[in-house]
This record gives sequence, C-alpha cells and structure tokens, in this order.
Amino acid sequence: MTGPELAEAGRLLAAARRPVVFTGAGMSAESGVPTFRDAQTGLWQRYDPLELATPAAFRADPALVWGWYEARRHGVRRALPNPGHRAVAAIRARCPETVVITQNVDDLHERGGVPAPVRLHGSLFAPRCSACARPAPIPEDAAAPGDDAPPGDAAAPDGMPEPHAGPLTPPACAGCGAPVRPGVVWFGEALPSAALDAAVEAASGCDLLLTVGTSALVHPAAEIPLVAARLGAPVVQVNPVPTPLDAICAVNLRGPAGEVLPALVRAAWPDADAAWPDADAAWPDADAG
Ligand code: BJW
Ligand code: ZN
Repeated sequence: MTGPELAEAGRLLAAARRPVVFTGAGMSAESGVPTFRDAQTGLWQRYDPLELATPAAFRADPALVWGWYEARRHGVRRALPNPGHRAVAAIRARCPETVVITQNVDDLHERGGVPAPVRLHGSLFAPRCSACARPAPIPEDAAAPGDDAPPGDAAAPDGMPEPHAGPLTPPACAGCGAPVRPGVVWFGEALPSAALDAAVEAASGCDLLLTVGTSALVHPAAEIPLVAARLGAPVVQVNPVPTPLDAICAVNLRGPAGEVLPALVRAAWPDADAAWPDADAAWPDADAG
C-alpha cells in the first residue's frame, strides 16, 4: 500500500454517500479467527474445509461436522473485534447509509459496532433443525463433555471453556428429534434469498464498494463487487494478496485489514484522528450501533 493509493481510496470514501463494505474471512484474521482456506489446527488438519462445509459431509458424519463447528464457535467466542472491525463501524458512523455485507459466520462485526450486517452465509450462532428448520438453542458453553467428547474439555484459565477438540453428537431437535445443524450456508445450498436480494440491491445502488479480506472465489457472493463495478461504482480492495477482483478495482490496498482500514478512515476524514484515536476505548461504542 502506497501513500498515493491510500489517499485516492480516502478521497473515494470521503465522497461516498452510500458505501457498501463487503467482507470475507480476512476481516477477522487479525482477531485470531482462521480464514476459510487457512490451515486448520489439531484434529481438523486432516480434513478439507471445502469437504466439511457440505450437506453430504453432515449426512455422512454429523458428529464430525458438528464438532468442527462447535470448535470454531468456541474459537470465535474467545476472539475480539480488531481495529478493522472498529474502522468499519467508524465508516458507518460517518455515513449512516453504509451497508455492511459479510460472508463471515462469526459475530465480530456486531461486537465491533455494526449491529445488523447482511449475512450471506449464515451464522455460527443460529443452529437449526436439519429436518424441520426449527431454530435450536445455542449449546451451553459450560464444559460438558458428552459421550464422544474428548477428555479435558474443561474451563480455560481465562474462564472460557477450551475449544471443543473432536467429533460431537449434535443435539436433537426439540420438535422432531432430527439432528440440529449449524445455521450456515454450505456448498450446494442456496443463500438466504432476503440477504442475497439486500446485498444485490445495496451493491446496485452504492457509490463505492469496499471489499475486504475475501478470496472472491465463492459464488454467488463473489459477484457482489462485480455488480457494483458494472453499474459504475468504484471498487476499493483491501487484501494482502492479489485476488480475481484486482482487475475491476479502482484501488488495491495491499495489507491487513486491521492496519489498512483504520488508515483509510483517517485518510478519508483526517479529523477522525481526534474523534477516534488508536485506543480501543475511544472508538465508537461497540453497543451504540
Ligand atoms: C486478509 C487478511 C487480513 C488474510 N486482512 N485480508 C459459479 C462459479 C463457480 C462455482 C459456483 C458458481 N456458483 C455457485 C458455485 C458453487 C459454489 C462455489 O462457489 N464454489 C467455489 C468453491 C468454486 N457455491 C455454492 O455452492 C453456493 N451455493 C449456490 O451457489 O447455490 C446454488 C443453489 C441455488 C438454488 C438452490 C440450491 C442451490 C453456496 C456457497 C456457500 C459458501 N459457504 C462457506 C462456508 C460457510 C460456513 C463455514 O464457514 O463453514 O462460506 S464456504 C467459505 O467460503 C465460507 C466463506 O464465507 C466463503 C468465502 O471465503 P472468504 O471469506 O473469501 O475466505 P477465504 O479463506 O477464501 O479468503 C480469505 C482472504 O482473506 C484471502 O484472500 C486472504 O488473502 C485474505 N486475508 N488475512 C485482509 N489480515
Ligand atoms: Zn426438527
């Protein structure tokens, strides 16, 4: 990322009235949440996320897939929003018509000050019945090893339970008894139509699309920046590495979201330095919306 690129992106952001911020897993990387294509850890190294995130995997081995999502949900519970999430909230505070569209299934935008992002791929925190779709409660986080949970799933020193480390039988639906599944969108499944419609509408009407931390490999989400570009909106990308979106971007800011986004906010609104200095506490209140 060079000074002129940041200045140009800052000019585009400062001029925007209806920006869209479109985020992927890289947005949460600096919070310690692995990206989708990152190497997995522990037991999960043996499995390919592209294969686990499918209805077929859940049908074949519900405990394996449920255990993977429980481990990831625990990981997210322990993570905190990073300065990139705070910067997105700061953009929204400056431009109330900002629409934040995320592919992420964590809740770090909400905890970082964006109360209702458009969620294209669901949430780790909205399990539902795999047969009748009845919403199911989020499992307790208290350490409660099940019959197939590994030993040692006890509370960590910081008071949070250790991440679950292996297969775990999913709970049964209170209505019909079928296994509960994660409330996320797997490969081969349709995206929630209301969210997809809202995303396409926002991208169609935006005057800037800021794409952050996505490989842009997964469709139809990857088409959202293309919709904006096709209708003439400038696209600014934040990613440490090139992606298929490079060619349509007005500016490519190479770097991590947690550093680039606060710098972009300052470039757009130099007085933001006074309003939102580096100290987390001085950024817009995460609960204020
Ligand atoms: C940083 C950073 C830092 C690192 N700062 N950046 C058209 C063409 C080809 C294929 C298809 C197509 N249309 C549909 C398909 C098939 C399929 C698909 O796209 N497959 C591809 C693999 C080719 N799509 C689907 O199946 C979709 N459904 C569908 O099309 O249904 C049709 C249908 C219609 C009607 C009825 C029935 C069916 C569904 C896709 C669902 C995707 N779900 C997942 C899993 C969610 C749950 C979970 O997390 O387990 O969503 S897959 C995974 O990919 C997850 C993510 O949201 C999504 C996108 O990944 P993302 O966010 O881009 O992450 P990464 O890891 O790929 O990239 C991270 C990036 O961050 C990298 O670029 C890094 O450089 C960067 N980075 N650190 C900034 N600090
Ligand atoms: Zn049910």
